[in-house]
Parts: sequence; C-alpha cells; structure tokens
Amino acid sequence: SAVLNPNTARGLAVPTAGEIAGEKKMLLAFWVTGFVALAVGIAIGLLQSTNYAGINLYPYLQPFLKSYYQGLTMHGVLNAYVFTFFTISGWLMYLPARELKLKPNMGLAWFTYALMLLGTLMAAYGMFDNSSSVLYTMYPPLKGSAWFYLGITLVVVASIVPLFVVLEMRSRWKRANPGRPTPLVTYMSATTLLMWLLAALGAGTEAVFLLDPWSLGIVHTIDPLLARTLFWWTGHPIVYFWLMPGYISIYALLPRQAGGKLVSDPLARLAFLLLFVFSLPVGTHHQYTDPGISPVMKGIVTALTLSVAVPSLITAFTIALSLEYAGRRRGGKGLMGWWNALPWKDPSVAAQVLALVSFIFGGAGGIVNASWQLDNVVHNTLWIPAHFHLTVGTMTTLVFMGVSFWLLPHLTGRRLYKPGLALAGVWLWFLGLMTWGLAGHWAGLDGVPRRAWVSALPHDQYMQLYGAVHPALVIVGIGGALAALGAVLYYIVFFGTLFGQKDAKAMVEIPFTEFIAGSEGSLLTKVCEPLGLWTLITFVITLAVYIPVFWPMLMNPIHAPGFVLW
Ligand code: HAS
Ligand code: HEM
Ligand code: CU
Repeated sequence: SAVLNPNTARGLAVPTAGEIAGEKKMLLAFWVTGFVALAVGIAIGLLQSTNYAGINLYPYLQPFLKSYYQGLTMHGVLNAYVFTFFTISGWLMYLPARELKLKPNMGLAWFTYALMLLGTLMAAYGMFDNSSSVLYTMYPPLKGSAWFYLGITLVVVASIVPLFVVLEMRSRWKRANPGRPTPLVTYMSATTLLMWLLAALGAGTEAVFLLDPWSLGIVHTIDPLLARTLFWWTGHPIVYFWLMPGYISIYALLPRQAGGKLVSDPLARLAFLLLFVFSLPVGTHHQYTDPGISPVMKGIVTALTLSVAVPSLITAFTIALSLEYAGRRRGGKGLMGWWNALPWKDPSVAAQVLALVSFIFGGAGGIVNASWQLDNVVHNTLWIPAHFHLTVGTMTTLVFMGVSFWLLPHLTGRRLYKPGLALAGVWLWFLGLMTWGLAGHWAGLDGVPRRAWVSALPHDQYMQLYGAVHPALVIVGIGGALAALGAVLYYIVFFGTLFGQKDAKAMVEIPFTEFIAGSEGSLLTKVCEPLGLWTLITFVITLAVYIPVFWPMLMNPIHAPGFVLW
C-alpha cells in the first residue's frame, strides 16, 4: 500500500491499486497475443519435424499452406519475432515498474502494443496470401510483398519504444535516490533494451532503405550482400534480446522460487553488461561462407564471438551455485543431494531448471558455430536449427512458459489450472526439444540440409539421399511430436487458467530474490552503472568492426533483380 512504499517518503508518485490493475491488463494483452502466435507457430513446427522424418503432410493442407516454405516463413516469423517481441516488450516494462514501485508511461506502453499488433497483422497478411515466402531471414533477392516488409518494419519500430518507458522510470527513480545504483531488475531491463536499440539499427536500415522501397516499386534492384550484412547486424544480437529477458527470471526470480538467494547481484550486472557490449559487433559470424567479407574480419569476429560466451559461462556458475544454495537450504545433502531437493513439483521451477540444462547443449553448439573452420561443417545443415531450438526454444520459450505459471495467476487473480498437467507439459517440451535437438545435430553432421522440403522427394530418392541418417531423422520427427504434445498440455493450462476460478490467494507477489552479496559498496556495480557511457563504448566498438566490413560493399555495389520462386 501507499503507506509502506518508500517512494512516498521521497516525494515520488506511487501507483494506486487501480493503476496497478491497468498495468496488469497491459502485460496480459502482450502475453496472450504472443502466446496465441506461438500456438500457430508450434503447430507448423510439427509439420517440419515430420517432413524431415520423410512424411509429407502438405498435400493435405491445401489451400492453407501452399508450400513447405510458406509454412516455414510463418513458423520463423510467428515464433521468433511475434511471440518473442510481444512477451518481451510487456515483461521489460512491467517488471521494472513493480520493482521501482513507479507507474510506467501507460500511453507509450499501449502505443507499443497497438503498433506491434498492426505490424503483425500486415506481415501475417503478406504470409497468408503466399506472396512472401522469403523465410524469417528475408534474404534478397527473394522478394516478398510490401505488406510483409512494412509490417516487420512496424514491429521493429514498436519494439524500441519500451526502452523509453524504462529509461524514464529509471531517471525518475534516480532523481529521488541520488547516488544509489539502479535496482537489479531495472538495470537488466535497461541494458537489454539499450542493446536492442543499437541492434535494431541494422535491420531498421535494411528495411527502410532497401526492402521497403524495393517492394513498393520505388527502386528496382537490390544489393543482396549489403542486405544480408545489415540483417545480421541485428540478427545476431536479436538472439540476446531473446535470451536476456529469460536471464532476468533466472537471476532475479528463480533463486527465490527455488528456496534460496542469488549469490551475487554485481556479477549479474557484469553478465548483462558483457552481453550488451559483446553482442553487437559479431553479426558477421552468420556470414563465414559469404563472399565479399575479408578473412581478416572473419578471424576477428571469431575471437569476438567466443568472448560473447563468457557472460553465459558466468551465468552458468553463478546460477548453479545459487541453485545449490537453495537445494541445501531445503535439506539436500552430499555432492548432488541439493539437486534432488530442488522444488521439482513446482512447474515454474522445473521449467526454468530444465531450460538451463538444455541450454548447456545449445551453448556448446554455439561455440562450435562460432569457430569459423568448424562452422564450415555445420553451416546450412540441420545442426543449425537444432542449435537454436536448444536456445530460443528453451531459454526463451520454456522459461517464459515457466514464468507464466505464476505470472498468469498474478495478473488475473485466477488459480493455476491443473499444476500436474503443467508439469507434464514442461517435461514433454524439454524431452521433445532435447530429442529433436540432439538428433538434429547428428543429422546435420551427416550433411542433411536445413530449409529443405525433403519429404516431397519420391520415397526411393529420399532414401537414396538420406537413408544412411534415416534413424536420426525419424528421431527428429519423434522429438517434434513429443514437444508438440507438451505444447497441447501447456495451452490447456494456459487457457484453463485464463478462464478459470478466481481465488484471492492466487494473486501471488512477484518472487524478487534476495542476494548473498548485494550491490551496496560494490566497485563492480559502480563500473556497470553509467549506461550512457557503455552505450557509447559499444557503439564505437561496433562501428570499428563494421566499417571495414561495409566499406568494400559500398565501393562495389550489386544490383540484383528480385526473384519469386514459389
Ligand atoms: Fe546461436 C546461429 C553462435 C547462443 C540463436 N543462433 C544461430 C541461429 C539462431 C541462434 C536463431 O557463431 C540461426 C540463425 C539462422 O536462421 O541462420 N550462439 C552462438 C554462440 C552463442 C549462441 C557463440 N544462439 C544463442 C542463443 C540463441 C541463439 C542464446 C537464442 C536465444 N549461433 C552462433 C553462430 C551461428 C548461430 C556462429 C551461425 C551458424 C551458421 O552457420 O549459420 C553463445 O551465446 C552461447 C553461450 C552459452 C553457453 C551455455 C551456458 C550454460 C548455461 C546453463 C547452466 C546450467 C545450469 C543448470 C546452471 C556457454 C547458462 C545446473 C545444471 C547442472 C547439471 C549442475
Ligand atoms: C525451424 C520444428 C518450436 C523457431 C524449425 C525446423 C524444424 C522446427 C524441424 C527446421 C526447418 C527447416 O530447416 O527446414 C519445431 C518444433 C517445435 C518448434 C517441432 C515445437 C514443437 C519453435 C520455437 C521457436 C522456433 C518455440 C522460437 C521461439 C524456429 C525458427 C526456425 C525454425 C526461427 C528457422 C526457420 C527458417 O530456417 O527459416 N523448427 N520448432 N521453433 N524454428 Fe522451430
Ligand atoms: Cu549469432
């Protein structure tokens, strides 16, 4: 209540109960929209894993999905952009508001929602009418419709707005609390969004100056290499825009949920700061096989990419220790007793800990990809989608599924529907993605290409090409089916909760963690605090890496006409 809120004493306006209810409605709108998009995306994912197992379901899906590639575009866009952007945008505005006990700018928050929804509907139209089966990477000279590109442009623009909401709250708080470090969750949200601001400049430039005018017919040719390079300026850091919001839950909430404390607040800040600085300059590691980028730059980018694994290694050890502390407080004894003592029956905790386990494999695969020479073996094979289903499919999607088990009751005042079913769904998703992920790595090593409608081949030709890895491909199919079944259980819980019973006790508080080592008096915290300076430093490093990459492209422009291959 207002009486207990320390902000009142410092002369800051405190949100009223009615205003907090409005903020909850805002976050709920973001999450429901995001998860509805994900449901469609997952249904198409099942068709794709079935495709690799050799079963072609697309003839039965006419006229809804004209081709594998129309479906694959929807799967990538709905899951990797629409689901993530909606859930993350709401999450990064709401959590700092609750942590600082301040009212966010609700006009801007709803503006973000409306603009993102408009963009999504435009892009969806471009995908459903089969004019834009260009996949979620949008590589020209494949050419989609203006609906698609303009829609994506609006979604990206909308995703920048939450930054201003968070920075405004942070500066209001800092004025009233001079000399004190930004509270942890707000610090993490602000770094994530600042990182994303710099990241979005690449794809933003690509969209506004290359794709939009080209699809509108204002210009007639396009430079594919320049477009790809601008895309990956954004396309690498975007994966940390998916990861860091999950890490916020892992660092700042999970330790409390597991019954312990986070071992160090300053180390968490350091991890976020390093993710910010190192994410930006490494996008060309997606272009090791592209011509027109000097080998010297590819070598530099390899080294820089290996350093972006460091903050995740910090995370691995900090979180493992925090979980061990929780397990021992709960009575776990011996070397691994703490692991069994974790609250495994809580679906929210189980989801997040299982996501961490799968991320060990996702991260290890990433380090292989990062190594220029090794990437030549796995690039454009099924290894790569397998890698990112063990990262974005778990550290974002499974973590957010876990978060939703307390967040939906928190937002709606309704009891979690069938927690046992939620737990089963979590395990199926984990086992399914692990199965498809590990078998996909295996098939990729044996040369099975990604983005290939292999099941459309006549059966004997499919067996001739892929017979030797057929067992791995069948396992991919089984894994996809297990995960999809997990998703069915998840959505029963999701909608069961939304339309379920009101319960006064359901309105749980946000489980903000306590710390063993806090930020007071920490030198590291002081070094991390000046975010404006760190944004400038990151921008300068990014330019230093990218100017030598872009310069030869600008000197040797390519003028390619568009292609429509579907
Ligand atoms: Fe990646 C391609 C390199 C992380 C997503 N990545 C992709 C693509 C996507 C993606 C979507 O260098 C494909 C794009 C496309 O369509 O072409 N990736 C990396 C590296 C990391 C990495 C070095 N990726 C991610 C994350 C993603 C993601 C995170 C999404 C969220 N990736 C690449 C490269 C390519 C690439 C190349 C291009 C390849 C090509 O040829 O196309 C690192 O950030 C990974 C660091 C992570 C770790 C793991 C730490 C482990 C933790 C868990 C601890 C467990 C605990 C539980 C505490 C080092 C934190 C306790 C358990 C006990 C048992 C005690
Ligand atoms: C691609 C299956 C969930 C994001 C793929 C591919 C398969 C697949 C087999 C490779 C297609 C190809 O290369 O031809 C599944 C299954 C899922 C699932 C069975 C769950 C039941 C997700 C989730 C996300 C996601 C949750 C992200 C939040 C992507 C992306 C691609 C992809 C970005 C790449 C699309 C492209 O190459 O253009 N999925 N997926 N998937 N998936 Fe999933
Ligand atoms: Cu990357």
